[in-house]
Amino acid sequence: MQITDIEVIPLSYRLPEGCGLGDARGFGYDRETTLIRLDTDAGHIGWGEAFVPGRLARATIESFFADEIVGFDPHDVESLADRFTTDPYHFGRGIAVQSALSAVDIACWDLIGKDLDHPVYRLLGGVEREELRPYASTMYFTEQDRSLAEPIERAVSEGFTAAKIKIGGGTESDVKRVRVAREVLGDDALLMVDMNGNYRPAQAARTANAIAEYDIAWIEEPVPPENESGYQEVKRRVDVPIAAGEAHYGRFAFKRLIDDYGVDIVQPNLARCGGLTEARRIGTIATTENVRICPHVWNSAVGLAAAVQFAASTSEYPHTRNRPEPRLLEFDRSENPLRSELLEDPLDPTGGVLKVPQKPGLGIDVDEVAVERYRDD
Ligand code: SMN
Ligand code: MG
Repeated sequence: MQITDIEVIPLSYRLPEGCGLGDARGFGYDRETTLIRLDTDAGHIGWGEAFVPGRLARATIESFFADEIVGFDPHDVESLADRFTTDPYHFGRGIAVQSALSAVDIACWDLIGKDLDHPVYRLLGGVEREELRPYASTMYFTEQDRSLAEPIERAVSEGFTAAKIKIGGGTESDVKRVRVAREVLGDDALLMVDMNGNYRPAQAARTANAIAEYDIAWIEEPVPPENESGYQEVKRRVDVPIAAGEAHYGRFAFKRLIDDYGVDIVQPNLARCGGLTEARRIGTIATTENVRICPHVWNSAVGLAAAVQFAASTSEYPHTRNRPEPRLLEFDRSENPLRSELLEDPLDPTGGVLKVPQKPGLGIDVDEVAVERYRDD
């Protein structure tokens, strides 16, 4: 099978005026990402995603991939990373190249699955989990003054048994947000918090200790992603698991997250980390060091589908038959038609269980009419 064409498809959706949404570092209005579509001489179409704005993805793909990728056999996907991230030697490990590589890699795996009539998780080594446990990513900081309880109440009504909320706006605000979330969720649900790197180590530790009574499953990005010594200090002062990875790209950065930052959970975003091939390498490093893997997902339905296939296949080491930890997958609950409208059969997290699609490739059918509706180029 050979690739005959690559199409870069920027997508965007702007939230209504006054409905800005985000995290402790601020909020925004634009949901942006970039799909790529690969056509082949076998008649299969492969879909991938680069979780970056279209202008960046288009410039990177046209600079480093477009000329080479036509004629490439998707079954040679293992060579993609080295071929396209070491040749641009000085460009290869940042988000621009890694997200573009992610898109091409995911589309290649979609094509391999369609060519072999298998879902991707089977190609990655088989299923560890037929079902995943989605967690509601919610209680964002919003431009409108809205009820803190409402998004959590909605998640509970949809059947979620795990949720991640945004904090990072000061310890007093953090305690209030966490208390509301725990009261609405009840004692049995999993509750994670995300500081989005808005703190210095001492502030992060102060909040971690102030919310300890609410049984926090993990603290995400307590300090900025480049603050290695800050992660080390938070680890020394806090005994709640620390998670990070959404702002790290490629296996070498994740090895440092594990070896030097000391995180307990790594969160590769499949549309930024280098794709499924690189995520599998990251997974091997993580399980070798007995570190948990919970993919970050805040992108379109294509990147979500790739994360589901990856999460289903990832080793459960050190757990064998007794599996005390659910395989958690982030499911953004904010308004994003690039996630909710892009598939013929949208992935449905309600009921607290996410079934792994069994159709070939990513297991999805992209609704190309919807893609055109949000195309932005
Ligand atoms: C997040 C990531 C990307 C954009 C907004 C919010 C958040 C998450 O950190 O973990 O989903
Ligand atoms: Mg986060």
